[in-house]
Amino acid sequence: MKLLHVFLLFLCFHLSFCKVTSTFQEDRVEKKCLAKKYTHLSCNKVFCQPWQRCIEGTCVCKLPYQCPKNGTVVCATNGRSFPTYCQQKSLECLRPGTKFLNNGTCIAGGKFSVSLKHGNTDSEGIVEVKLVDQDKAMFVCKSSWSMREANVACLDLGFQQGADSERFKLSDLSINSTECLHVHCRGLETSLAECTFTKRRTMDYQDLADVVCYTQKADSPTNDSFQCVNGKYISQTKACDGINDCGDQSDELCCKACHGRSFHCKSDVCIPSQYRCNGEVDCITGDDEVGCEGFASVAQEETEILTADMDAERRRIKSLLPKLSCGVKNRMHVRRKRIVGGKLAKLGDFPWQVGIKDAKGITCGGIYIGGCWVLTAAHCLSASKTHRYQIWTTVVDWIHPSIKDIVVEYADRIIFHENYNAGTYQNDIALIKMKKEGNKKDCELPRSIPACVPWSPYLFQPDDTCIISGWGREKDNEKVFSLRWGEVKLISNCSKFYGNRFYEKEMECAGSKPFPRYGYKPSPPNGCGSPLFGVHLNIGIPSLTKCCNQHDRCYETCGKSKNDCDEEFQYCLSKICRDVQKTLGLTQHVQACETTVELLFDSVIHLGCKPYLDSQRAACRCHYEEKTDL
Ligand SMILES: [Ca+2]
Ligand SMILES: [Ca+2]
Repeated sequence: MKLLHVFLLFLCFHLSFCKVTSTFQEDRVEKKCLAKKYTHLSCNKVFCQPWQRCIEGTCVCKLPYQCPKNGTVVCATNGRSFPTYCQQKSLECLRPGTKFLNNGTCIAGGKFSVSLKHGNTDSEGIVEVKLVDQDKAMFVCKSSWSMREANVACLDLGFQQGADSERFKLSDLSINSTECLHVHCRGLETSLAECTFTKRRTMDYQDLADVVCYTQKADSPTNDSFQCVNGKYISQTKACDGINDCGDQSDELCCKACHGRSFHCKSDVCIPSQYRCNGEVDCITGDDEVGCEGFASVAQEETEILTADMDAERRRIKSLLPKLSCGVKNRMHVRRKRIVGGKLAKLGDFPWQVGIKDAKGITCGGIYIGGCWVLTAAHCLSASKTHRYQIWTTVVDWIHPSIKDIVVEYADRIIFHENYNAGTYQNDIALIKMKKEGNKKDCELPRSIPACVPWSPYLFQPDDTCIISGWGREKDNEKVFSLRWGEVKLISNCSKFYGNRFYEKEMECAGSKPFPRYGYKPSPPNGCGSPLFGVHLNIGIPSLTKCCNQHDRCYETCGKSKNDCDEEFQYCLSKICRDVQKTLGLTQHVQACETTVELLFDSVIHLGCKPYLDSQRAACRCHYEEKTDL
């Protein structure tokens, strides 16, 4: 059985651990990832706003009716009231221009404005704000001002690329008043009106917030520049520090490591460290909210709140969105001692596992993903047989099925991946829609629980452990009738083993790494006369034999890749003919040498696969060999 489309390598295969990349990468950013031009709208990397939906990796605007019904009334800049913040934001997302004005109903003549004072140009100055329900405009305090707020203010003023992070400080202007506005934004608001304003009383003089908004004219890239997806240039040192300097978050989405006060999500995204354990999942991989016991929340200062906390409202809307319940078993089993490979599953261990049965028996496994849908491999199915397939759920042993547990469903429809290629196994996935019983609204599978469908490819990283289950075949190709499960690790760079049969975009590769067989003694190398290749070559060049022996030893080193061995071999061979030329200087000898060497290398490339695999099998031990029961 080939379970899902995932390219699972159940057999142990031969990884090269030895290869060390020679270039030391000092960069924090991942180049390949940057080429994908991820932004705050790339839902493979970050969550969409609650007024957006994730479609094929991009956040798109929801229609207002798709918002949760609960919420408080808000007023927009066009003087219209909306039943909820989500509805106003989804409409703004669809038709930018109308922005958020205030929480609550509209007030006659209500106006919010941001202006820059005392600057040399229109794009810079001290930030002054007039709140909707305040009579006079007020300056913003510097102590509350950060790149987050600066970006929002500039966007609000019409500077699409936000604030200039390099030229932040303008002047040291202080005012006599002990009052200024404190503001707090999340950084992705479209208007400063959405941020929370508070007034803090203080006896001291306060510095005022100033800003330089980003204009392309004012900036030219240097060697030290990082280019944001929106075209803005920031200093490289500002990439991967958890602060959204770009304004479109593109400086924080492709990070091998994070620095400053930031947290590194498994998805290679840097988020501000205050988002760790704040009760909201910020990493798409969820790791910012893992292990949060004992994490104390910071006590809030006593302040006078002037505007509603729309960020809290955003979080509330997020919590109202429908959540899929998946991937959690009804009962937990005690973890077994043996965790590697092919253990027998018990009923209820994999409540999403189904068996797809045709006339011959269960030919493939499938995964129940909720509703009436089962996910399986495209190569398992044939459209013409749709109505003959049975879907067996709650099945463990299909030769002796437990009649009281088993539920049999029937296929109604099959949808193949539109780009499925039966020749290369690219996009080898298909969906089966099960028939609904009578006039029921949905399929009812009493003892099945849907598995979680990954919402981002970044959920799974090399070396992550995955659990696989299925019926499959044994080592000796015998059919298995009882459900088995095992753990495998995801492996990067699988093209090494599969060459051009592995398609990085569509496939994941998993397996277990081999380790050297204890006490293994390689057979003595036999020079170039190896009958394995079917050719006997000996033209009396001793160094040729040396290359052949070296190559034999390389093949027998557990974990060495065939490619690496062959490359070393080629290098060794090419050296010989150069030496022949140097010492003898005879053209015909050199030609004979080159012909021999070419023939030898060609035979290694084309016929060396089996000898390589045989040698590796002898030298390595795989996890499955530990077991006696498979
Ligand atoms: Ca940054
Ligand atoms: Ca969080």
